[in-house]
Amino acid sequence: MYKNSTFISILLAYLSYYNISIAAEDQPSAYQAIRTQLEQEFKQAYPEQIIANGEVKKLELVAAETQWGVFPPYQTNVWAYNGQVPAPVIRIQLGDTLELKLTNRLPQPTTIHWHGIRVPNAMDGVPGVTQPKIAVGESFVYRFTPKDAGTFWFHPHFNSAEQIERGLYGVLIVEDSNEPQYSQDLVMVLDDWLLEKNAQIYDQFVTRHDLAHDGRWGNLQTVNGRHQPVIPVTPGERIRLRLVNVANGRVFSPAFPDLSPQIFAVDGMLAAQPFPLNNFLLSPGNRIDLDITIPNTYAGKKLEIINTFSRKPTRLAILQVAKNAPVETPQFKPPQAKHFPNWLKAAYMPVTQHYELDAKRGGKYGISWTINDQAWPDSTTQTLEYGRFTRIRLSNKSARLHPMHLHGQFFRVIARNGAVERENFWRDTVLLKRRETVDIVLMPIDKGLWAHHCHILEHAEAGMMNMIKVE
Ligand SMILES: [Cu+2]
Repeated sequence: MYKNSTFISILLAYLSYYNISIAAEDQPSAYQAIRTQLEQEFKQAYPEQIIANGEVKKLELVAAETQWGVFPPYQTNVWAYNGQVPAPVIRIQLGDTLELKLTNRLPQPTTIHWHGIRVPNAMDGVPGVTQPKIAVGESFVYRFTPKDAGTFWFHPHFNSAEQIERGLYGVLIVEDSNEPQYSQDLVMVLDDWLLEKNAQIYDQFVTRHDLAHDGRWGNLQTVNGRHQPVIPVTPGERIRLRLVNVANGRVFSPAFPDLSPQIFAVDGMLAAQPFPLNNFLLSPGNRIDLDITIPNTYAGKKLEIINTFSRKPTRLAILQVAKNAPVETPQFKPPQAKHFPNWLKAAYMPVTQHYELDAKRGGKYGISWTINDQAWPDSTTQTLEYGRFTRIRLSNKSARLHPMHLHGQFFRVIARNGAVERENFWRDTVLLKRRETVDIVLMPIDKGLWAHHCHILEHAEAGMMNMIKVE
């Protein structure tokens, strides 16, 4: 009737469709064949190692209290790196080693986590897991050679619901040696602030309200630390725009009513193909790189960038197009990933790990957010086998949002609510909407003990975090 392999393929498809899992020892050898094929298809889509070029970029950051004009003319007391919100953008070349000395002049301990960057585990900034917290008045030197070019960011991983909210965040850009020649390379860091009438930060953090909802949502949205900034552009320009969401809880859905941007990178990594921005949800932690051309005919126009996530769209920023004669638009194909695995058969593979996301009563805050009914730090460390194709199912049992972030690895979404979804890009953070189930697949190639947590910082603070060990 059927050839043996055809039969097994149909059986596997059937089992996977009905979510029937088979104990590891009973797995047909066909799983092994498919797994081997998926692992081969990865083909170092991103590299396991990087050879440092010998160039060491030495930088210093001081985290301290300062004042910042979030909503001029008012001055707001904030916490900042080197007196700026966001921190000055750090740009290095792929192959460079970053040696960054962080000095803590805050009234409490801190650390830095390098979001999305595949660093040696000891540089990952998770206090009590990969390093001790940096005490008041102390310094710590972070030293690593990023393995990937792209748009990344950094922030404290200690008491982050307060420290990030007060203004501690910055962008780290790693440039490839053959970056496309855009007219401008712009960074826009999206945040929101909960300010009182006197323009000071509302200083109750991780409140009952934040915990019962999608974390702390502010009353003032900012771009690069300013409310509705005006950004000058020139007609004809082709712009690379790097958008980063650093908010504690707010999801942004950036839109450009007059323009047609293409996304060509997500969470730092180049996509297999560029695709239209449409209604991309930029959840806390996410980044996108956009390719935007300012039409020649727009001289003198004001172009809005809006956030359409909430029912009533809000203005984020204005692109003020100069009245000048147009510049020549650079012509090239937007960059794309050199290799991106097909992984067509990924959906046949059994689920390796299943994480259920929910809340329960109790714990330090009265409400705990849980992964498999456990709240950090009382959670079991999970293990992923190095170099082994892995499928993880995330099930949101709650009615709140959970942008789940995995340190040290990139993953790809293959299904939502049981329906196949083939995202053609890597992520380090994926948003789960209420009651949603998302299946992700990955190749764990960076060894260490990596945090996996909700990037709604109040949810993480109240327990929604566990550790995944790659060995
Ligand atoms: Cu959450």
